[in-house]
Amino acid sequence: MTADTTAWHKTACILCENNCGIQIQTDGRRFTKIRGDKEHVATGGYTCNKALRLDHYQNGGARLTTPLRREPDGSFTPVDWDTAIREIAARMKTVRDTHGGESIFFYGGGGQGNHLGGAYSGALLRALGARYRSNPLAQEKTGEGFVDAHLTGGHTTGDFTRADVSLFLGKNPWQSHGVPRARTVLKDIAKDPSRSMIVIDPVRTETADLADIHLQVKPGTDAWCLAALLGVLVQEDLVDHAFLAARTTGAETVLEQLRTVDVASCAQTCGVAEDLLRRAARRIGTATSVATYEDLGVQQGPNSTLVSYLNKLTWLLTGNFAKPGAMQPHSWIAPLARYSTSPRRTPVTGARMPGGLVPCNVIAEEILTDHPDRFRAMIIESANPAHSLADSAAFTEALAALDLVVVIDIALTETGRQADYVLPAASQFEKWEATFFTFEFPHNTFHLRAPVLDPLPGTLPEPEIYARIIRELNAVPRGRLKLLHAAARLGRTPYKLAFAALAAVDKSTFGMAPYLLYETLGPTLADGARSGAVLWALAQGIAKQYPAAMRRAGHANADALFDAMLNGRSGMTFTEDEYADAWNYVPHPGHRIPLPIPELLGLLDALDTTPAVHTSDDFPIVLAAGQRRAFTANTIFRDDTWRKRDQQGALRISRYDAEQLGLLDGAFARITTKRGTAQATVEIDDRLQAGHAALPNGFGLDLPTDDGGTERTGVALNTLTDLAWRDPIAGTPWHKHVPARIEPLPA
Ligand SMILES: Nc1nc2c(c(=O)[nH]1)N[C@H]1C(S)=C(S)[C@@H](COP(=O)(O)OP(=O)(O)OC[C@H]3O[C@@H](n4cnc5c(=O)[nH]c(N)nc54)[C@H](O)[C@@H]3O)O[C@H]1N2
Ligand SMILES: Nc1nc2c(c(=O)[nH]1)N[C@H]1C(S)=C(S)[C@@H](COP(=O)(O)OP(=O)(O)OC[C@H]3O[C@@H](n4cnc5c(=O)[nH]c(N)nc54)[C@H](O)[C@@H]3O)O[C@H]1N2
Ligand code: SF4
Ligand SMILES: [Mo]
Repeated sequence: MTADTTAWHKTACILCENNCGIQIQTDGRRFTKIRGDKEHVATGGYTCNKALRLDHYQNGGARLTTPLRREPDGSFTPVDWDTAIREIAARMKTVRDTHGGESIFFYGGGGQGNHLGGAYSGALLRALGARYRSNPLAQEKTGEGFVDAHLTGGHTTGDFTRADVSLFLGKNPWQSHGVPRARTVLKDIAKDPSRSMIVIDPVRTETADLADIHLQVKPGTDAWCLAALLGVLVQEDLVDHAFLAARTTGAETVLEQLRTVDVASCAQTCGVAEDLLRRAARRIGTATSVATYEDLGVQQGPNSTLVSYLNKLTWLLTGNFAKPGAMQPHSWIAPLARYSTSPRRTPVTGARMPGGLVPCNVIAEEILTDHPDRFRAMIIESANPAHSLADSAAFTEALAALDLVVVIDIALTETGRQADYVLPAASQFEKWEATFFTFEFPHNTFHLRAPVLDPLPGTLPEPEIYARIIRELNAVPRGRLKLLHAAARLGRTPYKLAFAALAAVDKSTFGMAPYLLYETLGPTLADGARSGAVLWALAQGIAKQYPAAMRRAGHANADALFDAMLNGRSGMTFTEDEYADAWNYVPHPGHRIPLPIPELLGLLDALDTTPAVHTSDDFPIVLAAGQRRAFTANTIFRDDTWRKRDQQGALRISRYDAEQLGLLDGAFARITTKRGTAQATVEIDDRLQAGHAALPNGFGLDLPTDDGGTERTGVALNTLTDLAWRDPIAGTPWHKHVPARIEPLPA
């Protein structure tokens, strides 16, 4: 875009949900220098070690530059875009006309750095009559979402910059972030003698090193640990009665049950000294504010939905909602999930769909059946489920059973290799992009990124790909587009009126809005920001839902907000809340939080008889299949050379187990689970307790070699995992708790 190699281009890191603002210098298509953007509204110049390696995303892997079509003999043929779009639209129509639009299933729509393209997928689904979708949230966050729907009615985040007590539960923010500017925030807490950090993790993580209290549970026993903490809070009367009376309903039901918790026995089950548990509970119960973060260590482990509930009770019973340093609700640019206390069910297995998403672990079961309502086609965008979902073999078999699989990605991935068509997308630095990870309170921010480079020839941004398919489907009468085109030329107000008039005569206008906006408003936007058109609708939504907070953030109306979104190269604040507003986010009667969730209280009641140990003589080790490390980043880099350390993706085991198994540092080991086997290099890690081992996520990609083959480094984790090993409520996998056997292998 510019030949000036000293110009700094503002954008953001795409490797985790924090999307730190960065600046990049380029030379041709290479990224020569990367640094934090000090002006960024959310991250102020912060980055971790990984952002500096982003050239390996942009230039490291083998990019796709033409659509590919699978031939009857299984090989791929490059085809031109017109052919690909024409054939895909025709085959989608056939599936729809034969089996109904609801048999077309959508997966993905964005990763850690790109949600703007996915915002256009809804219009395609609407045009096809498709009703089911899913994404990676349905293999981690949907249990939490189910609990949130019942309690606060929506997502909450912790205010860790101010919390008196910060609790990290199965979360290692030192490595995985999630908390903006995590390392700075963690160090600040550790330095401040008046504030405390509590970490619940079987591993003595880098975060635990900074903690005041580390509850080093046995893997998979968090439900007992939290039950004990809650038992102490209630039995020692450390709950906030005024808050419970004024702001919640049903508290007595919950308190009554927690009065009966046997703290000593729970302490025994989770392997933490009762004294230490009591000390942690007292610190929480007497804190001026408490913020918690639960993540994969519990969300992908046994009793995950129950654990989410118990986590939320720790801060609710102590009145830690909607005040500084506590848990906060927040506005959204676009909600990432639908919150419902009685979610829809899937068509074949009848699984609950918390968040409106098909649980990832049932997808294969929804396909591999002769049930008439099975899925027949899949559109997969910005995700690599053949690698990232449990039981890769089952998922691959499921893909093969479909009539049509279309994958939209920048590279030929493990999933793309199973597709009928692969469509090459422009990279996240070659197009307008944004994420909807807008989780902050009271200042909530959004960042629309401008392209750093032109699209690689042959690639297209996702909004254009969706638009081309919708055009080919003839889904919108030409007259409507003409009307909106004419209105867009006249200005924003006529456009808004024309849009409202269309919506009044035809409700489907809302569902098709992303496409309509892309076609008509999009071309009028400056600097080729056509993909930003959908933000116009989102701005209208914000103006309607959070008018006061929007005005406090300095935007007089939806149009002003839209312009601020388009122009904020270092991000922008779209809402500024006040603490009193927080209660308006609670959608329940009287804005009160209903505390009892009978189904989960039932599981709590049954803990006495619930197994806490899932290992056996055959599989005696608990394997955490997917540890976040300094050099892992899901499968976003398709280039193993980006890693400065841990290039092989070591199997970390405790010294005790290494000695028992006769394994030395650097030796080879075989890992066997109920589902598969793999090999890895051993690293003895004193942070791990006996009986616990960990493999990193993001390894085991099949990367192309010069001779036309592929090569794999490290373990493709989901060759080891099992579909059935999942939460009974949310269907989320228990990847952090895979029973395994580890054996020495000759080098
Ligand atoms: N470096 C890096 N950062 C990332 C990513 C990445 O690939 N690499 N991926 C991003 C994504 S998609 C996500 S979802 C987040 C995930 O972020 P995290 O959830 O923080 O990551 P994990 O390392 O999977 O698990 C967190 C912790 O859970 C602990 N754990 C394991 N078993 C148990 C248990 O039984 N109980 C408890 N209490 N803890 C347990 C582990 O020891 C680990 O320290 O990270 C994001 N950030
Ligand atoms: N066993 C085990 N499995 C796990 C986990 C674990 O801990 N253990 N972690 C799970 C978690 S929390 C998550 S979030 C998932 C992540 O797994 P996935 O949801 O599969 O996501 P990513 O690995 O982030 O892959 C993103 C894909 O997007 C592509 N991509 C990058 N940029 C673009 C773009 O601009 N456009 C398009 N169209 N594509 C692009 C990349 O090439 C890649 O194929 O993995 C899950 N799987
Ligand atoms: S914390 Fe690190 S990985 Fe996450 S967005 Fe910031 S720089 Fe990227
Ligand atoms: Mo994730």
